[in-house]
Amino acid sequence: MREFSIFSIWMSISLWLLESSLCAGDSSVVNPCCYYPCQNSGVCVRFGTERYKCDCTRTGFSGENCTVPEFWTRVRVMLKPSPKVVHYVLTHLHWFWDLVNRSFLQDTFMRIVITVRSELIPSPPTYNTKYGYLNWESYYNISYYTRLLPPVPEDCPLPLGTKGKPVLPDPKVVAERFFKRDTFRPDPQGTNLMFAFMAQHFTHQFFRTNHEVQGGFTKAFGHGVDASNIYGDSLMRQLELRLHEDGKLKYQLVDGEMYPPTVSEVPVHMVYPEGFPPKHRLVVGQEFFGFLPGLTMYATIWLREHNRVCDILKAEHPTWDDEQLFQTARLIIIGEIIHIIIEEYVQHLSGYLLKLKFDPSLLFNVRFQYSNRIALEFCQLYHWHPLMPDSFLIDGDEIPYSQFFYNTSLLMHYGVEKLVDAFSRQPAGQIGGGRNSHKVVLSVAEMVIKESRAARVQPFNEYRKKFNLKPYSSFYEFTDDIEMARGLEELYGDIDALEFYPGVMLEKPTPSSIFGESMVEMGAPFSLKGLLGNPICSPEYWKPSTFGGETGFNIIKTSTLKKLVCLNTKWCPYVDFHIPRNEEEAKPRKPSTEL
Ligand code: ISF
Repeated sequence: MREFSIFSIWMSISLWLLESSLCAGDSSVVNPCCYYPCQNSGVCVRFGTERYKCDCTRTGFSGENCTVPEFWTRVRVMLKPSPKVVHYVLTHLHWFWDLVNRSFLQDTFMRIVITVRSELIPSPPTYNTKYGYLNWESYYNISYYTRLLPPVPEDCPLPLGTKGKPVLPDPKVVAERFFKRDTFRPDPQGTNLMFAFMAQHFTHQFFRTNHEVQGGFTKAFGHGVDASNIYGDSLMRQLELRLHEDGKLKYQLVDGEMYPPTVSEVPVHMVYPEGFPPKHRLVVGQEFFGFLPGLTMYATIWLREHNRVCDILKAEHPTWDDEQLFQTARLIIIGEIIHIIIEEYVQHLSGYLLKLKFDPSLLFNVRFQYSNRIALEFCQLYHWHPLMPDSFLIDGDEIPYSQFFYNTSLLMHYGVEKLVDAFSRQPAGQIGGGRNSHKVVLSVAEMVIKESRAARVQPFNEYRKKFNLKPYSSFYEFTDDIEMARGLEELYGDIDALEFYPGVMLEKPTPSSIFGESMVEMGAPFSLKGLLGNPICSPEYWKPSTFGGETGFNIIKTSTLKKLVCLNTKWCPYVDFHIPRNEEEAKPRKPSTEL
């Protein structure tokens, strides 16, 4: 079929215009792939100096730039509702979802959500920061984060290809003008700090950027939910953290309660300020978790849960050695994490009325690859620092950041119960829409932008297309904040040159939502693929024997955030990823053991 589209004409004209303006009198030619000519996930390959070819294999499109839909693609595109419509339906129509959630249709919808999202993630993985073409090294070398889109070619005339200004705005200016908080804006979905710290605790098992070297490297070789934040990311660290008795992890008792041990008992690397007293240096799986009491709190809860599971396993398997008890407990913990993340954390985040379900067997009759590779784009997307409040309110005390950082004694002073209660009641900030990052975290936004430039991450609009979203045509369509639109236009010059991270963070949030359309559409595929691509979800693993029998299997299948906390504490605080919804929930709790 002969292609004759407006897009192709536009491509030819702009190629010609840019070459004549940039290279007048110069023999060098622009790499044609810098124009991102290939649409619909077609692959751009340069031939000679000024020619290119789009490989449209299996994209459902053909033509020079993969813009001509095949018959069935045309039908699919016509019938497919837009992400906005799908999101609207999933967050409205209570009566419909009440029916769905009580029938076999719940499974059907859940299967569709997982498969539709996962299909957007290439598996096996493709590019990385060094390689913009397929090769063995980028497949094999797992010390790289993978990349969904190849890096901007090195030889492009402008930093983001061929659009925008020759010099990108100062990251500090971008952070100060568009990210900095004036007044705290609570998340309209009711997210609390219990969620915020879970986000940080959970993601730091697979986001461990190696900052000692440039080039998009990670220190987390598990590439997914491996609980390395609990058990350490090397065998050496794990062996130090283990008690080597009954499968348990080392701990200390304070007033009869279990807490992580200190460096004197477990001599492994933890990040603490210089001169920090050894008795306050708690040791947990992730070396960074002494930084915030919210992270040490989760580490303590998971430590108690691991040891509790070991007791249960030992009672049923008195002949098992330490090793088998430990390894089996770890698989159960991984299962609990995935269960709680899907059914409570993602449920809350999505705002969907469809009740999300963690049931790996939903996928046993469809095509699905049980493997995962963490992508640099996913890591960039997940920098959610606007969640952080102005200060922390615990048991009637207001604690500023200066007294919060590295304050491990806060955990023992209040105890897990009061911290959980406080964090579950305190609102977190809205992530999207800009101007909501506290000054203590502002430098993080700056760092992410710098990192994305070093990694040559493609423009925001190219990612919109990759995730089947319409690219924005102007800054005024991108955000309703006129002042921000003007500012961004002045700094970036062209909406097609807007960077990826400012794009997902500053986009107008969906009404009454925590962030905009792009964050969900781009983040959900990585997230779901990572959760369900775990080996324990595969048909070979997902059976009682893997987890020591029905008891262990049931611990996974019935785990909840509330049980995680309340089976490991003296009394049951208010615990949720949502601030209290009504007077009843808002009431202070009396010590109780009821669940
Ligand atoms: S993580 C994330 C969204 C963005 C980031 I970064 C999720 O974990 C998420 C996963 C799934 C869904 C929403 C959020 C829902 C079910 C969906 O697929 O839309």
